[in-house]
Order: sequence, then structure tokens, then C-alpha cells
Amino acid sequence: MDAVKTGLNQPPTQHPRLLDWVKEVAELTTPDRVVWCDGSDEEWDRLTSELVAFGTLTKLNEEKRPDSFLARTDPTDVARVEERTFICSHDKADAGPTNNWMDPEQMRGIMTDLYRGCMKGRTMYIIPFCMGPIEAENPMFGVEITDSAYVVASMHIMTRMGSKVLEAMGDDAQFVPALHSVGAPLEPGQTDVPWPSNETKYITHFPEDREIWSFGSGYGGNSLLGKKCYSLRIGSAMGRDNGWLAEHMLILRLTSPEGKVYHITGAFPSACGKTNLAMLEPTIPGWKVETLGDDIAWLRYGEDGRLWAMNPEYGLFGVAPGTDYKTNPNAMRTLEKGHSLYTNVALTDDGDIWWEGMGEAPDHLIDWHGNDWTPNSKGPSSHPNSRFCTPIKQCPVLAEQYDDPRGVPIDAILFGGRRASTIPLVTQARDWVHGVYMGATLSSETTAAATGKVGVVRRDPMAMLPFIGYNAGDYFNHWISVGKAADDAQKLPSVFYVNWFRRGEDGRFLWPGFGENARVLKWVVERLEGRGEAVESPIGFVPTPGAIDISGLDTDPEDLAASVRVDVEEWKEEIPLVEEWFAKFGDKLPAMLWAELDALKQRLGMN
Ligand code: SAT
Ligand code: MN
Repeated sequence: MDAVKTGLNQPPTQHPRLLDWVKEVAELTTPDRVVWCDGSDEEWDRLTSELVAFGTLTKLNEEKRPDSFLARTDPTDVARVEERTFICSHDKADAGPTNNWMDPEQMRGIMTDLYRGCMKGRTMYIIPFCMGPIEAENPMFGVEITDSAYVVASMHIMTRMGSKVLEAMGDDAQFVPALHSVGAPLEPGQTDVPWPSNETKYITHFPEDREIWSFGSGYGGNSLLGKKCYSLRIGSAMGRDNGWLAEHMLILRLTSPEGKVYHITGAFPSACGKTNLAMLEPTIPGWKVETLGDDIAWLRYGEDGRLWAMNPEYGLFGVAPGTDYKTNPNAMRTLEKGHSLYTNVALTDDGDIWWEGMGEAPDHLIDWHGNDWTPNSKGPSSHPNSRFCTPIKQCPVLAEQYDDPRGVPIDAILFGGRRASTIPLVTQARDWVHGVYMGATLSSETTAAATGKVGVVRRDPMAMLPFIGYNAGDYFNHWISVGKAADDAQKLPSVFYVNWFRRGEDGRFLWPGFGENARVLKWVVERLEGRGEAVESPIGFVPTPGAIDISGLDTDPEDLAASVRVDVEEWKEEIPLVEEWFAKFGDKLPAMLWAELDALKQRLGMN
């Protein structure tokens, strides 16, 4: 108990609301020790050494992967758990048809019972953090309380955190309280496991109170509460109330051969290539991409009346399989610099990491379960949702505007999904509301980023389906009203819908993707400049056959033509699915979106 008293009686802050909350949580969860995290290198060294000694982390080869570590989770705790994720608004209607809901008082009752004594035998860490630069006019503070040292180490990478945040918070700053426990108390003498977790999981948000409660899982999206929970679910509710948008978007800075600069955001579902596009190495001469963010963007109006985007995170939490020097050389270079955590990837015999898609498989590996693996083994060596977690500052193509609290002014927004058919490589929306329609009807095949079946087509509005912290109908309306708030519609970003994943009849991809996506960005820029050639199809502007620059590319021109084709019959099949989707929202669905659908039906010759 002394270690608890030390943490509680000599706190490094006088913030009354924070101190009250910390005391309340400690009394409820009864940890053995209470530690205030300072965010220092010494703290990182101490925690990672402890985790290695304990068997949660494996230290990697210092020469190849300096200061880097591998974690293997419990095999049941490998992804976000959408069916256990709740939006506990006071009114059920405010959670809407796309979220799980429970009455907040009932949920607080259930979770308080689960939290009672849940940190017994463990250390309770207090992590003050800030989403976005601390120097912002209104810094977005949070404090996470967790009993997982893996979470603390990951938060070192993913957020600005520690003493400097606590200091900036002073005695009265607002902050989002975010409580996390793996839910595995230890009785005296009980031996711990390397990856404690609980079969019962809850990832809960109280949007009106701006509060997060998470229980039972140690996996990233469920436990690093600054990420999806704060920056998207609570963030979107804050944005609704204050006229801004919290979005599941990458941010990149594109410079043309003439030296013109454009900023583009892109919303794609988890595991659909956001990180690759954010760090893309253009294959066409003279073009340059610099990275600003790979997962989350907060969009607000700047003084110039344009929409600006800022990445609230400080690290990259990317899907490992498929990442290599061909698909994403800049991610590989970021990882070479070390100071990274890997989760559920394979370990090579010389202490390096390996995953599917990283060249030829070595003869022997230790797989993500900790077992011997050879190329003849059944199943992959790395979990399909295995991750690298690495400081964004190490990215060799990081844009210098990265630390600017205002972010960058956006020229174009890309929405994208993973669809084998129907959706062309790229389509430009007619105007903002048409762009909102494209986002609201976005669809994608499911991936391993969430538990459940992979490859099923589902609607994923703005790639935010699992992350909208309120009624999605109200969210569509908010998108429309953000557009209306523009002092000049000409200043709004232009919206595009992209699909790198369209396939031919034999199942092969029609478009090479990866670095070649720069060719699509080039067309986007040409459209912004009023030059790129397009035909106005029923679904929007699509490139004319010759409009996409394929110089030096050995893609069959027929494949390219097929990738941008608008197949009216396929689109007609899409319409009843969209009607069914829109009907879910009842009178919450903005009339303007029904009108967009009607107009589309007319253009397809359906009414
Ligand atoms: O699993 S996370 O939510 O952390 C990442 C993702 O799914 O985009
Ligand atoms: Mn994501």
C-alpha cells in the first residue's frame, strides 16, 4: 500500500479534478502501486526492460532493430472488438443504428462492478497526454489510467505525453478521462501471464461526459485510448457540437513538378492502404509526397475560410503484413530507425522481425503464437492484423508542417474502399453534397482489423462506421452543414472516390496500386487546376481513357479502361443496397442525400 500512498500523496500536479478522479479510480481498482508517467526516455527504458524480463516483450537484434521490441498477445486479443464497443449517450437515438448502445447509468453499474479490485497485484499508471501539439490554442488533453505497461510504452510512441503535458494542464485544464484495465487482477502468489486480458470486454464511450471506459483487452485500438476512442469517437461528438470534423483520414502534402503544393486527405477503412498512400513514393518523375498523418485528421476552418486538417497523433500504428521496400519503402525506413514496438509479427533466428509480404520467407521463424514456423507450416507466421508502432518523427518524408497546431489547408478529400467490382479507380464528385453522398454510401470488403468475417461487403460511411461517436444520420447532416458554413463554396476541398482494388473477370487487380497511385493523384491535381480530362458519367466525373498518365507503366490499356469504366448495370444493382442503407436512419437521414440518390437513379435511367 505504500507505493499506492506515494503515488496518491505526492502527485506531480495540483489539478483538483484530476486528483479526485485518480483517487476514486485507485479506491475502486485497488492497485498495488500508483505511478505517474513522465514520458522520459528513462521511463521507456525501465518499462521495456521490465516487460522483457517478464516475457511480454522480446528485445530485437540491437544492430538491426535498435531499441525495438516484439509483443505477442493472447490469441483471442488481436483486433478491435466492434460488437463490444458502445456509445452510451443518454438518449438511445443519439447513438443511432450503427452503434451498440446501453443506458449510461446501467453501463456504469456493470463496468464499476468489473473494475472493482481489477488492478489488484498490478501497477496503476497515470498517463497525461495531448492529442495534437501541446502549443495549440486549445490543447486537447486526455489522461489515461491503465494497468498495462505495454499500453504506457505504446502511448510513449503514439501521443505527446508525460510531465510536459501535466505542466501545460496546470490546475484547471479540461481533459478527457480515459480508464483502461486489462481486467486481470492477481491474487497474492498467483503467477501472471505475459498478455493478461479478460474474456469479458467493453470499449465504452460516454459522449456527453467526454469520458472513455475500456475493460478486458490490451490490443491497440481497444487500449490506446487516445486513438480511436478519443480522437474519433469522442472527437466526432466534440466536432458535432463545435463545428469541426474528426475523421479517419490520412493527410499528405503533394508537390507537383512545377513546385505547386497541394494537401490531400484520404478516408479508407482500416487495413486498406492509408499508411501506404500517406508515405507514397511517386513513380512519376518530379512529383513529391510528404507525410502528415496516416490514420486520423481533425478538420476545422482556418481564418482564410478554408478547411484545415491536423493529425492529432504522434506515431504510426500500421498493419505489418504486406509492408515492405516495394509497397511502402518509407515505412520500412521509419522502422529501421528503431524505437518501435511490434505486435504479433514473426521473429527471425537472428532477432529481427518478418511478416508475410516481406520478400521470401526465411527457412525458420518463431510465429506470432511463439511456435516454430517454416514455409511448410499451416497458416501465416504473422497475424493478418499484426502491427508496427513507430514514432512519426522518424518518417524520412515527414512534412515540416507536422507540428503546426493549425495543420494544413486541404485541397482534396479522397474516400476509398476495397471493392472488387462496380467502383471505378477514381471518380470526382460534382460538389460538396455529392461528395457527402459518396462518403455516406462508401462500401468496402471487411478486413482483419476487426474481429469477424473478412471479405464481406459492408457500408462504411466515410470509413468511419466503427468510429462515429453519435447517430450516423446526424453525422451526415453535420458534414452537409460544415459545407454550408463555408464563406465561399469554391474554397471547399473537392471530393473524390477511389478504389485501388477493382478486379478483372479472372480476379486479377486491374490497377497496380502502391507507388503508381501517384498517377491518380496527378489526375486529381489536374482536375483541381481545371485541366484533367473527364467525362461526366451518372456517378460523377471519371477520367477519359487517356487522362491518367500511364507513361512507363506496363499496365494493359484495356485494364486501365476497365478500371475506370462505369458499368450502369452494376450501378443499378447497387441502388437497392443504398436504399436499404439509407432507410436505416429514418428521418435522421438528410433529405439532401435522398435527393442525391433520386438524381442518381434518374441518371441511371431507373425512374
Ligand atoms: O486497431 S486500431 O484501431 O488501432 C487500427 C485500425 O483498425 O485502424
Ligand atoms: Mn485506422
